Amino acid sequence: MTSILFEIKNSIAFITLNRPEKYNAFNREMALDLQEKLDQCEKNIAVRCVSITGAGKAFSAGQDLAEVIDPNGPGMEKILSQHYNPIIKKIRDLSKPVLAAINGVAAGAGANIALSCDVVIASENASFIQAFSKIGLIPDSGGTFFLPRLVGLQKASAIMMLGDKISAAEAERIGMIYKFFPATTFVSEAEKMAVILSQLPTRALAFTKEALNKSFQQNLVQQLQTEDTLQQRAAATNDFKEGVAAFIEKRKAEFKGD
Ligand code: LHQ
Repeated sequence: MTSILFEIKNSIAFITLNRPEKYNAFNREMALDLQEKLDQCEKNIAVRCVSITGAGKAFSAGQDLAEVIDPNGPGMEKILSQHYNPIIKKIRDLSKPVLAAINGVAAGAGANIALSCDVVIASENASFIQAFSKIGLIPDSGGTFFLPRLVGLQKASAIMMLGDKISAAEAERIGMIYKFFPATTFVSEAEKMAVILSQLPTRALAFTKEALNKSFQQNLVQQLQTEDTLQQRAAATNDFKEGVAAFIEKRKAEFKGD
């Protein structure tokens, strides 16, 4: 059984973490395969949105803990540098929107991979657990970067230190995720959201993401300069021409992602 399912349909790349009996916990094979699929999404110009979800009950329980103690496993020194750090970098650098469709529990690195995505939606059955403190580790996979920026330092500190299970409703309330949906409609809502994202002006979304990535490191003057540079590039796209023409002609814009 392949640990990542991958399908491209109508400009959307659907990635499914697929070790359901292990709650989609990451082993080396799955981590490397996810990286390879993210690379394919970047290279393939037909892909205009990437959607990541989990097979079965969970989104992902993070690192496969059996692999950590396996003498033939990758070893602690490789797990971040070769597995999770490249995944987070690839998601942040991907020039297309990445939707995380959180179908169930997201724990440890599974939670923080979710939080690195551009739009995070969840089923009401989903939950988020910074499980690291329970096993004597620190939050990784970008968690210490994204969570305080999403929910503020106080909430992030408590959530990470206590390792509480945060429900989807609470995650939405505190700004950890965008929205949650009833379990019965979640799959169709997630697909609708992916379709919407895939039909937006893809290059403008990529420039938006680039500006947001930089906003974490720059001061206001630098950020205004970044916006200026990227806006010139957005204004040079066909989708900008189409957007303005559609507005003037009082019709719905048909963006092509170029
Ligand atoms: C699992 C796992 C799992 C293996 C559920 N591994 N099998 C970075 C640096 C280096 C090393 C370590 O890791 C990291 C990054 C990290 O991600 S650290 C955090 C690792 N993750 C965790 O500590 C979470 C561990 N899992 C849990 O706490 C629970 O399973 C949760 C709360 C996710 C779900 O609880 P339940 O709904 O009660 O399900 P369960 O515990 O019964 O799990 C279902 C099955 O999945 C079970 O298998 P079994 O054969 O007994 O039915 C679990 O063993 C398996 N599973 N998580 N991480």
